[in-house]
Amino acid sequence: MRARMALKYSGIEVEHREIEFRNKPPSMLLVSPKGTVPVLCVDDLVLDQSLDIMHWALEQSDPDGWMGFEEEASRVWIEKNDGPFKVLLDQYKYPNRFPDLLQEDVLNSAIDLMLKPMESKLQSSNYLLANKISLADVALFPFIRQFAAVDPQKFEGLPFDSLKKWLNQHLESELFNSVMEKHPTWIDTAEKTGR
Ligand SMILES: N[C@@H](CCC(=O)N[C@@H](CS)C(=O)NCC(=O)O)C(=O)O
Repeated sequence: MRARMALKYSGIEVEHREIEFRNKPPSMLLVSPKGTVPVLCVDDLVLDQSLDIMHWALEQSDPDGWMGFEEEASRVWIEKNDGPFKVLLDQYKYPNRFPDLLQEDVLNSAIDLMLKPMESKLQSSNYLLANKISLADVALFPFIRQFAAVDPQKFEGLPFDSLKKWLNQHLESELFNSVMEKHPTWIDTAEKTGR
């Protein structure tokens, strides 16, 4: 979602190829053997990390200045999100895969690591770096969205009003809703015809 949002914001047109995880096209695995989405191909350039795609898109065009300020703080938020918070998010989303963990403990760890620091920052500014939106907000938002969606009632009950406001603002944004549309699965015609 964050890669799609950055591409859309930068006004970059892409040929969108939706794939099925259980049936990954050989042409995708050929350019990116690790087999995760998103993958962006631009001529000979292959970007297969969503964050790299975001940076690349914003380097082409960054009309509202999402980058270029508070760069160290941005890096710290994103590293914490993509590293330890992503681990907790997976543990929280898939408790069956982690039978030794108590979901309540996972939730509390996520609160201490991420939700509380975000709430504290968002009480004094509208966004994570400043009073204007940045790459860090868009990079973190889909992860917080997923976290909240695991148990919406529980999330709603947490004492993090500024964080909830921030999340709702992103959920209601034109940008997010414009990239949420479903795409039909892309059929690799070259594969079907054996070419
Ligand atoms: N660090 C990578 C993570 C990519 C990733 O894990 N993508 C998941 C979907 S969100 C995926 O492609 N999973 C493939 C699979 O489960 O087979 C990025 O940000 O692009």
